[in-house]
Amino acid sequence: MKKALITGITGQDGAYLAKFLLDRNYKVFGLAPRRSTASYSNLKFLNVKDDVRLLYGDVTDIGSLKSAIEISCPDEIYNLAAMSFVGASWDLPICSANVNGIGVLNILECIKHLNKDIKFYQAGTSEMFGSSINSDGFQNETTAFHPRSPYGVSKVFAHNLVRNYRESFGIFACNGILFNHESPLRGKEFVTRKITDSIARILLGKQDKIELGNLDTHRDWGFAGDYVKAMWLMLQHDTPDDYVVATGKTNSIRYFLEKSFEAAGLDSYDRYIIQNPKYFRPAEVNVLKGDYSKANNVLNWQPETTLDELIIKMVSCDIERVKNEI
Ligand code: F7E
Repeated sequence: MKKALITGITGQDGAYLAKFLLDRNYKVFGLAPRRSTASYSNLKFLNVKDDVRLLYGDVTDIGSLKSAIEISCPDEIYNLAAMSFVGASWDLPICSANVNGIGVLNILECIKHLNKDIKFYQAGTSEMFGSSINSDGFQNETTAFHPRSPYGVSKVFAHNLVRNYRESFGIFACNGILFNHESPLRGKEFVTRKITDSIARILLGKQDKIELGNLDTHRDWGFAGDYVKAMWLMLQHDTPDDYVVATGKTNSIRYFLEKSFEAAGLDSYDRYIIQNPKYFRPAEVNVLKGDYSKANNVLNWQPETTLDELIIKMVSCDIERVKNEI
């Protein structure tokens, strides 16, 4: 039986990946921070909370990492732990650098010293591209990085470390460059879930308006459940490499609003939206559109869920959730 250690197991991707690996008969361990108000809602939502073994620890605390690796003896480590909210990274730049950058270095050092045969997946991001785009309008593995936030900068550091440890020490380490991926488990600070949760509240008379920032940016949104498969495929391939994981389609926040309101059976979104400057960012990534042909050709991976299907899933899930609130 293969064993995997997932950092960030309590997050959206952590929960989907845990389920994916359990379905493939893995023994799954998760590194989880010890908080006074621990949230296992994502693991519970997917009915996997009791099937994974949680180990308390943090990627910024190398002692706890070392101990988690010694207890779990993993064949594969998936690093999904991150300070992942781009907007907050200007307020928490050092925390972002510590978790998203030094945290990765800590894991790589543990692998180097404890067991160089452990395969490693690093959750990279399209935020590393920032304002950089190819002449065909896509971003792929050859696109230069020009991050636009402390979050993006910290992830570029991690990306380069992974490559460097692969080249220097022969560690099987892969970077997934994942474009935005959403689901009913997405945190409500992210624009998609903020919209679908607010719509459910508007529909059920619990909220009147949605306060948002820039509505004209474009994102390449996929379904998180599809993307965890790509993470796993990277570690099953013969050689370690870096891959873009995306849908190849881009849409604006306005499009997401329009389709979400439509899914809830509400009329035009205009009268519900207030634009608040506090949600605008000091520097913005305007357009993201990923070319996933390498992942398709080498790993035989492709997205399976369309954005419109994802929106319907998120809206209906939030309506159910808000209905059941006490
Ligand atoms: O923003 C605009 C905002 O916070 C999307 C993370 O998973 O994907 C995610 O990063 C867009 C931006 O995601 C609001 O300005 C407008 O242009 O949902 P988001 P993100 O920043 O793209 C990448 C791939 C990651 O790696 C990250 O970890 O929506 N926007 N109004 C808003 N955004 C938010 N959050 N809230 C608003 O009210």
